[in-house]
Amino acid sequence: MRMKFNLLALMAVLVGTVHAQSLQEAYRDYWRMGVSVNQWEVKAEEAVGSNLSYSGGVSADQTSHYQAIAQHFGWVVPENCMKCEVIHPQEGLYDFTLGDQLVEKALANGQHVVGHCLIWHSQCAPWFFVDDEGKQVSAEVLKKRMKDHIFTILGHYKGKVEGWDVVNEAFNDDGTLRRSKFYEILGEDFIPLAFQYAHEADPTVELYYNDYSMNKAQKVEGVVNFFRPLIAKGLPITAIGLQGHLIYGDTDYVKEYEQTIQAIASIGLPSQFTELDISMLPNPYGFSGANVSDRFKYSEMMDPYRNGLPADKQEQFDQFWIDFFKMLMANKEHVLRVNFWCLNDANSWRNDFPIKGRSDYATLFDRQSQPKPTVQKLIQLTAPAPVAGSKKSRKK
Ligand code: 9MR
Repeated sequence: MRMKFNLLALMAVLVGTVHAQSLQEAYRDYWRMGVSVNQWEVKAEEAVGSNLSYSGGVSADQTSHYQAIAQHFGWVVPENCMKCEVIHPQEGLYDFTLGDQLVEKALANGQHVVGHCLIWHSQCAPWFFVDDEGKQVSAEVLKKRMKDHIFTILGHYKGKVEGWDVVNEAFNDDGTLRRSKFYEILGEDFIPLAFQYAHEADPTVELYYNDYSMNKAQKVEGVVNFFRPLIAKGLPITAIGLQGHLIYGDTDYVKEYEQTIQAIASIGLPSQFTELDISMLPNPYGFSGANVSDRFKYSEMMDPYRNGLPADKQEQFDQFWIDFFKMLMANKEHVLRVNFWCLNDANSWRNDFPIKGRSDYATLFDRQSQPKPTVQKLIQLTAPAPVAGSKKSRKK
């Protein structure tokens, strides 16, 4: 039966009627195709002793949805389970349970893993910055804690996790450095230090800087100007991650991100889209960005598609991704990875951000993990043009 199917598939490819069967196959020659994965898609387990709650996630067994993840994506990123508050909740206490389950599942499915994320002001366990008496630690103590954290995690995942978001969200949208605890205690040096520690811990692993709102020229300029001299001095950095949490109709993302890719290429680095999603819901007060502490009040007016996304909106969604992918394809030599944030609409953090409890449609797969029409349209974008003279290409 299976052989018969394979034979049919082969014949279809030979006569040119079928192109790739999945996103990863269609874009194999373009970039790494990835998605974030949550713990319920992996093994449906809570972290040992975890009392943490996450936005968007459905806390029920969704292990059957992993099939779509394995089919369409060659790269996966843990949505939450490798963040500091989960993996290193107390000094010297590491909990790799969920991270290990994810890595095991990904490797068993022939996928690659990117770790997210080592140094981030948010979701950082509170002990990191204070001593036993609750007083802020010195620069030396913080450096030691960062080094232990990075060495232990990279050591644990050596040979299994191929790249890491080393520093996450260190810049404000105006291009200045965020006044985080890391910055307050160590100044801007905390960024090159984190990269240096990660490189020392595992020189074979790829290292990334990752941030949101990277379509905003001022922010991109701040990031590029910060990294340029460091790269000249030999900073071990592989790529800049552009998260890409978008809001439909907000701005001309296609044009802006193309400019960003080119600005980053000018410092000799590729870009990677690390957390793509697009909210289809009304945008409160012209809000933009992905700062997890920003929230607005719920109202039904702001949640208009509780019974499903209207067909015209779905068309707009499809067209947006087609235009975005065409731009990426034109810049493919500067694009390392294209990674979506959450497989399906049910799990997307966008249902809870920046207003809690809405029904959003921000991902490529519906609430049952069935591909939206978008997926086939994106696959078709890379299909070879029909051969001249063939039935399809002839003018009527
Ligand atoms: O999608 C994640 C959500 O489930 C968590 O509640 C939240 C806080 O940990 O983080 C979300 O993921 C964020 C990512 O780690 C960093 N960039 C912004 C993402 C969306 O908030």
